[in-house]
Amino acid sequence: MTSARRSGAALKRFAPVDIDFPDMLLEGLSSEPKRIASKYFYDEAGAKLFQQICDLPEYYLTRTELSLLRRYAGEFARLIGPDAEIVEFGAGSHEKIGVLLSSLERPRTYVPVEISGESLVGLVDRIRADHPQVDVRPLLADFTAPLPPTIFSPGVRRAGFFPGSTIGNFMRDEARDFLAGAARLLKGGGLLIGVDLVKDPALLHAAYNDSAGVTAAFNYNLLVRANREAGANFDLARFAHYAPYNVEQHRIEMYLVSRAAQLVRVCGRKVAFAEGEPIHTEWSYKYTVEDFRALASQAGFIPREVWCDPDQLFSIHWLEA
Ligand code: AVI
Repeated sequence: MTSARRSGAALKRFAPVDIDFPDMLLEGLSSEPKRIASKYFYDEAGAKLFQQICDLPEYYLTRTELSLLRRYAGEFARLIGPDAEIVEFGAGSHEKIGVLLSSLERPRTYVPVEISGESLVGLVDRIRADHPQVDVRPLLADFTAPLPPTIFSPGVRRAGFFPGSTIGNFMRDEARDFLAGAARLLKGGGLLIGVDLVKDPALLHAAYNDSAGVTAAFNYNLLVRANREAGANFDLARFAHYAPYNVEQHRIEMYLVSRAAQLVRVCGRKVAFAEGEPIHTEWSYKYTVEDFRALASQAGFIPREVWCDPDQLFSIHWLEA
């Protein structure tokens, strides 16, 4: 049995703990400028904080995308067709994939690809319970790396699902590379992808600087994690959450900024911070519809339908592979 076919309970045991986190942390904090990769946000506490972010009044992304998914489910079903295999990149919300699976005609297989065993187990259990007719084949893997072809059903029309504007957390060339790989995997089918749109900077600023401080806590959780898993002694009060919108680059930039000159212990070493020195933690790119279609074309897709909400906050694209 491959790891991809293991049951929920077994998946838990085989979940990769991020044994590379301390090394990556030290490497990132030794580089110039300092950085921590955004994939490290999602430990158990980080995943819970992200769920809270999705429910914030300022974070329009999740509710807007969900309402588009509900509203246009019939159109997605027509484009994807009957008896399809659905590949989800990342274990997203059971609500979003649930809407899609419920609308499809006899969906055959559902392959969620996710690097966190915990997230995958939760999603798989829920989807198996809600959609017993669908063959759920979880794949514990990094979806940005080439995927083992054996997990996929040969000769079946395949559609990818990549909601949440996670594509925005990739640099533009990384996004193109990911899309090019997806186009190869989904040849003969297509990709349904949620993409956040360029908009009033004030709305974007509010979405990443919420009044309840949940996004700040999500950012600080990287330091909490470093203290727990990398023997670090970050004092959270000596760092500030900073998430400006870069208008030229069309992206939210997230940082933890040192409030003072200080030395922090990380993995038995001393890391020096100057007053005001940032640690970069995330990019969140926003696209215009035209820009994203151009990127998808460069990656080998044929951009087809696009659905947006009336306020032009969010878009869902059907890209034919
Ligand atoms: C997962 N990703 C699409 C979120 C975003 O909006 O870029 C992550 C996030 N970072 C801060 N708030 C939410």
